[in-house]
Amino acid sequence: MKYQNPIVRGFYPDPSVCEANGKYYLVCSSFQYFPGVPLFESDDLVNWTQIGHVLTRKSQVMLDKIASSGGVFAPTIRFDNGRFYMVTNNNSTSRNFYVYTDDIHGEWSEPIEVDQDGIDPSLYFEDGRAYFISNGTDDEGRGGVVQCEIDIATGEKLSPSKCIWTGSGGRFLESPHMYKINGTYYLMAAEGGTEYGHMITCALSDSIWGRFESFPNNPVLTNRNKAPYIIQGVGHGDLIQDKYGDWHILCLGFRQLGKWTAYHNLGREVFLVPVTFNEDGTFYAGNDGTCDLEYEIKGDFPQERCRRYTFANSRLEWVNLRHPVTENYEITDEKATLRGTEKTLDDVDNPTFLGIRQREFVGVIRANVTLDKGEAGITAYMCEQEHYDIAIRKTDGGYEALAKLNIGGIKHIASTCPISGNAAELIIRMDNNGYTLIVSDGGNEKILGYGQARYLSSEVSGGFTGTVLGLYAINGTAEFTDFEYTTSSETGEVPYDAAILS
Ligand code: 6LW
Repeated sequence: MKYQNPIVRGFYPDPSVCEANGKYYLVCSSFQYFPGVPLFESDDLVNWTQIGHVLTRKSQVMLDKIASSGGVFAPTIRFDNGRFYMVTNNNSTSRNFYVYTDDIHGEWSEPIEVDQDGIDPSLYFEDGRAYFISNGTDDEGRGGVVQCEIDIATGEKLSPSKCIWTGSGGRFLESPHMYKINGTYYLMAAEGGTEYGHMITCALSDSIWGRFESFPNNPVLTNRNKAPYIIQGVGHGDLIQDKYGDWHILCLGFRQLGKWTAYHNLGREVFLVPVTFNEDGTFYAGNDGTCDLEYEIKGDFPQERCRRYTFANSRLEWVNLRHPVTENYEITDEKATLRGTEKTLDDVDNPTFLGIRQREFVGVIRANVTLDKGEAGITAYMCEQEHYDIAIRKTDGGYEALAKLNIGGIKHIASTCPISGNAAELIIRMDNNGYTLIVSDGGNEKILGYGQARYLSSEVSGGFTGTVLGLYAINGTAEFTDFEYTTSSETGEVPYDAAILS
């Protein structure tokens, strides 16, 4: 069948994948959001269903007042001897740790720390031994891909940390993963940084401790020279074999707002790229070492995509900013009741916020909001410094709707208008150009503000996240009903892919 990239859309960066019991499992990084590390299941590598998160308890991860794009960096998922492991780095505490579970649909363990430097930790298991690999500095001060053997029960180091590869010459050597294929060790990594120069490179060795020889055809995957093209920043991936014996890389990449508009607001997304082995044991990805929009994969099944998110069908996908005050949230299939505190969306803290990733450039998010006091609304949120909000708030004489733009920390109220009661429908329409902030009072829609999409992009905000669509409340209690978030095809607008490719 033919499938279209990205296979997981919206802010789901740093994918790692493993196979277990005939199914595939995928994890992504989550930074300041909680629960942390979204977890997906798939039968075919193309369609992924989120089955929960890995870090669901406060005790598993410290997120208090951490900066945006701090917290949980790239994870790796592995399956060994009946047990799943997820290893990651909390960049805000500079600690590497792993958790495990024997039931992929259940709870994961408390964290076990490993005393090795670096980020992007990975695990490799062989013959009852466990190896811990990261990109950092070894015991002798050498920087690169660093490896030690650990006791998987305790996280204790059983060997010194040794630098085993320094990469192929690109900056920011990251995302190391080890595989053994036909008796040879393959060390795959990312280089170039997670922006437009990103790439995947690989090295081979007969021994797990090296010496690792770089592929002569590195990088095996990059879009750094592919332009004009909407898919950019391709890198940081994991290798996986499907049930037909074919190999693939699941990697991150991003979609620019347009062919000539080098901004991306959806964060880094998940792409699936076929891998072809050469006779000498090396490989390349895609048709020519680049990542395309469309590929063939064996199997006869449709590529499914959710186009309409409601409270009822997307419960597992909602996230909070840092650790939520749980008693401030009541969520059913029909409505969400949010109790706001004095914390706002501009604070590096845990305001009352319930978010779902923006999946496509084109879409509409809407909800009826009823408020007692304070302020409540819907936001297109990149970080504290960049977000667009449509809200209602209590005034001295009644209630009003307002559109707020925060760009680079410059806070602007675009306009306000009185509303007839203490409730209104709030709507954000979004496309490749921007976000239109709308209030509907008794069926009369009124545009209160507009913000360009490029100002909610990683190129403007910096960092590693993407736009999250959120419901929020400040200093009052709000009820959100009739919530829906629909993406392009449901809105009748020109589908993004068709618009860009024509
Ligand atoms: C991640 C690193 C990277 O840890 O960005 O894409 C960092 N590469 O590998 C944050 O996602």
